[in-house]
Order: sequence, then structure tokens, then C-alpha cells
Amino acid sequence: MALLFKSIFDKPEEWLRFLNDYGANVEMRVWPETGPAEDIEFALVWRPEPGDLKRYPNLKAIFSIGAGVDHIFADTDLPKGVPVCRIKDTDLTAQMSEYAIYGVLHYHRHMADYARAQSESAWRKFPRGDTTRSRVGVMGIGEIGGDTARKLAALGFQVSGWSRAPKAIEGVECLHGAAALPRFLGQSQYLVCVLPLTPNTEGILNAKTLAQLPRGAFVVNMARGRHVVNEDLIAALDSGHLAGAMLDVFHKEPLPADDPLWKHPKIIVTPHIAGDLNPRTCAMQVAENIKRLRRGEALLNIVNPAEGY
Ligand code: OXD
Repeated sequence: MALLFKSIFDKPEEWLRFLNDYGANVEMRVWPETGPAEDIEFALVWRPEPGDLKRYPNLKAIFSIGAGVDHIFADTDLPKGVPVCRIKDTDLTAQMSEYAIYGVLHYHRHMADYARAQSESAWRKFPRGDTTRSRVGVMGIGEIGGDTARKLAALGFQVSGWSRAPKAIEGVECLHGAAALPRFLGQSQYLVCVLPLTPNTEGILNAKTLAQLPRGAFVVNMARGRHVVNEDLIAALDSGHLAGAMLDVFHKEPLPADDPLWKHPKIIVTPHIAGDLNPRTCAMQVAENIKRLRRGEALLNIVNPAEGY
């Protein structure tokens, strides 16, 4: 029995080495050279081909090569009853928090303004923002967003978190549900999006919600491109309602060279690097799940298909 591997971004040989170091004892088949479909027992995938996973009659689990699972649920023809597991990794979480903190501090400390001033050899000072009176709103306060919120609070920012269901994080004002969204947005001078992408969150940052942010707010999106309606974001930046946006994720990746986001003066584009999954740390939980399946035990980090995270 074998593990199917499919990702154009990750190195199968590296994953195989770490999986077997952690005792998974698997043979790997790299898509599309999968051999007989009956051999495939596990799938370790990033953006599987739609309709492909249902071809394997003995598939017991699908493992996401990522914290997000939207790339798996985009396949509307997944095999029924096969659990989908995500990655929860402290290294990945720390990287994502670092990105958000960098984005907030970049804007909070006027770094783009200073770069512009330097290009004009101008000794120009910008009014210092008062950290303890500045509020960051973190949309999505699960594993990653919760860590981001805690770390921003530790830096002295006022921090609010917003999620679908109620949550509690010490030092963070936790709001939840659609009714609380306008209040959450209305007080978020810096907005960090780390929501999972589901039918409920797709396009959540649109003309209406962006207009609810305070004038001069900044947006950091390190979740998925499809959370944002790009035309609405550009309009909010062009009108001066928003002051800047740092985007790591896009509707189409790589971001096409002619996309207006690249050249917009108030947008920072990074190529989906907020969190770079490390097989050395992540293979351990995949190996653990493979061993659990063999022992007939419950799996770790299973995603609720109804919620999509
Ligand atoms: C992930 C990602 O889902 O890197 O882990 O986007």
C-alpha cells in the first residue's frame, strides 16, 4: 500500500525521508505516476486534481500539505467518508505571526513613507502612532490568528479578534458572528486577515466591509486571495479611505504580470511566503496519523467538512 504525493511546490523526496524517519514506513507514488489505483492508501496533497482522489478505492485519509484545506475542498467530487486532515505546526504558525507583525509595524512606523523620503534625500519625520491606543483586528483567531493576536497584544497594541464561533484569548477582545463584524471592523486601524476560505468567507473583504474600516486603515491579507474583492480594495485605496494593503495571497497564483495589484503605489505584494511549510517539522504529524490509521485510532487535526476548516 502506498502514499500518493501531489504538489508542484514541495519536494516529494524530502517528505518521504522525513515521513519514514518518523516511522510512517510508506512507499510514495508521485502524481501522475500513481501505479494501480488500488495501491493508494493515503494522499498527501496541495491542490489535487479535481476528481482525482475519488479514483482510489482504498484511500483512507487525505492530508493537506498546508494549514488551509480549501485547495482540497475545491474538488466537489471528493471520495465520501474519507477524512481530510490539515497541518497544525508551531513553526508555520510562528512564521505567519511574524508576517502579520511585520505588516502592522511597517505601516505603524511609516516605513514606506521613510523609504520615499530617503529616495528624495529628505530628513522628514512622520507623526508617531501611539501603540497602546492603536487597534489591530485579527479576522480568524484559530491556531494561527490566535498566536498573531497574542503576539500583537504583547507588543502593546490593543487587539480584537473576530471569528465565526465564540473564542476567548487572554488580552484580546474576542468578537464573533456576523452581527459583531461592523463593530470589529469599525475599530480596526490595522486589519489582519487569517480566515479559512469557505463559502461564508469568500469575498468577505468587499466594498461594504472595507468601508466599515476607519479612514486611513491598513489591510494585511495572509489568508487567501479570494477573501478580497480586488476591485473593491483598489477603489478603497484610490479614494483614500484605506491607506495601504500588504497582500501575500491572490485569486490567481503566481500573480499574473499584468495584474494591477503589482504596480499599485499603496499595495505591497509578496509571493505567498507568509508561511513556508517545513517538511521536517510537519512530516511528524502526517506520520503520526498514518500510524494511528494502522492502529485503528482517531486521527489528529481532522477538518470538519461542513465547516471547511
Ligand atoms: C497553507 C498556506 O495553507 O501556506 O499552509 O497557504
